[in-house]
Amino acid sequence: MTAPSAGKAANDLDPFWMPFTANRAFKAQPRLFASARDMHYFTPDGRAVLDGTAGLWCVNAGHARKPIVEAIQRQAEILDYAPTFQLGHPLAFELASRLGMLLPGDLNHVFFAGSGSEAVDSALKIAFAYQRARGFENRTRLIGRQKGYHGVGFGGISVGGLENNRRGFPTLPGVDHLSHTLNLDEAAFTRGQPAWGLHLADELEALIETHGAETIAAVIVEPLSGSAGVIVPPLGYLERLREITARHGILLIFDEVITGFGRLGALTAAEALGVTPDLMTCAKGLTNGAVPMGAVGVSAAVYQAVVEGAAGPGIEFFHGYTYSGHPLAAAAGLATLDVYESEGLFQRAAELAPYWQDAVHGLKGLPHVIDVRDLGLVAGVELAPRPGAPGARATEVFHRAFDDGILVRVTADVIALSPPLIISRAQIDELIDRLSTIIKQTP
Ligand code: PXG
Repeated sequence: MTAPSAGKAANDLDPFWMPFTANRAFKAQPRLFASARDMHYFTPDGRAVLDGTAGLWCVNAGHARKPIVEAIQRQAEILDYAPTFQLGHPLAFELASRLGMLLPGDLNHVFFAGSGSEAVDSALKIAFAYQRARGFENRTRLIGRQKGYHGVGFGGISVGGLENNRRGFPTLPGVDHLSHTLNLDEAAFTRGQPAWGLHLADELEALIETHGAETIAAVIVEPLSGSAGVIVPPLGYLERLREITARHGILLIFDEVITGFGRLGALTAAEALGVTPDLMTCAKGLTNGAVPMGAVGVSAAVYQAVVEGAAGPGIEFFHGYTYSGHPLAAAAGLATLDVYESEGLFQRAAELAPYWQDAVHGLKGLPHVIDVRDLGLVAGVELAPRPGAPGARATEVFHRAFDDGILVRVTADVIALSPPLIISRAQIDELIDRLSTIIKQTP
């Protein structure tokens, strides 16, 4: 018998097929984190890196927070795993109850998943189930938006609008997309929500006219698009989508995987912006990124129709995951909510937002900076692409930033910033000052 790793280094970089990564380039020049605490990552050689992105938009309370760590440790000893199919365990119910109370409007039921992508696909299926339960079997069309990111499941890429993620894969039939709302000519360097772009919500009326409302199940949008490079909703835009969908019996789904849990200065973007959807997906900040978990917040009417109103006595919805409501994730979720609450982190984000806005808009005027966008504790800094090499300039900024000790995220030529909500004013200054220097040095 040969040892499985015979002939290979124990920590060979090659076998891990890394997600959304230029594997060959990374493995030629790896960037690794070995540990993290509060606002910082630490590299294997002990170098501190200031986290300007909360990991991947998820570590909203900062890294390795004691109450969350201890809750996970405790739970692993008490109950490592329990199924939630025809069985249950207390923490999943407790977390659902707590979220049900916290989520806006009548979003008082929760379906658990293992990730944001699973939450999205669950929400789309719930939308179909709801329409079917009301007798609208023909409401099978879905409407997403250009540049939308809804994870990588087949449902998510179908309603999503990022070309690279869709190209080469089959997608669901009967999906349309609204236009995205990014327009540098009209709204570059806007602070907060742009005044331009409200009219784009009216495209929904046009799609309804084309297909008939009686064929459309749901509209799904990110209240603020993250992955596409920070697209801030125009003033009145989400309100208009809400008004049109409600008038036509179409469900409105907010994908709050990145906007949930304080990013915009309230628990959800729905609350921060005053628009309540029928279904809401979340993940990431739900457990502070410490254990994978996704969730769908479901309105009373939808739960009522699908579950309470089901015809027979059996299973009402044929969908779920082995890890729906996983004990470690539920424990992490409850402890995370405690930290958010006891430290007032959503309020803190709201209070820091004007300072953050001033800081990031200070990058206006630097070489190649063609837009700065912000809302809550999010910012996008768009650079002019190098001729013939889109994305290269921002990627170079990302590499230089890592070497200099700050973590930023880039998509195409947009630098996205979304720090943990515990960031201090001094750390905002440090992050932006260093980024400013790096932008100036990057040709
Ligand atoms: N919806 C939205 C709005 C997201 O931002 C997902 C769904 C999928 O979640 P999971 O847990 O399946 O990855 C996301 C994920 C980036 C970046 O750099 C964003 C995400 C993931 C990775 C990178 O913008 N968002």
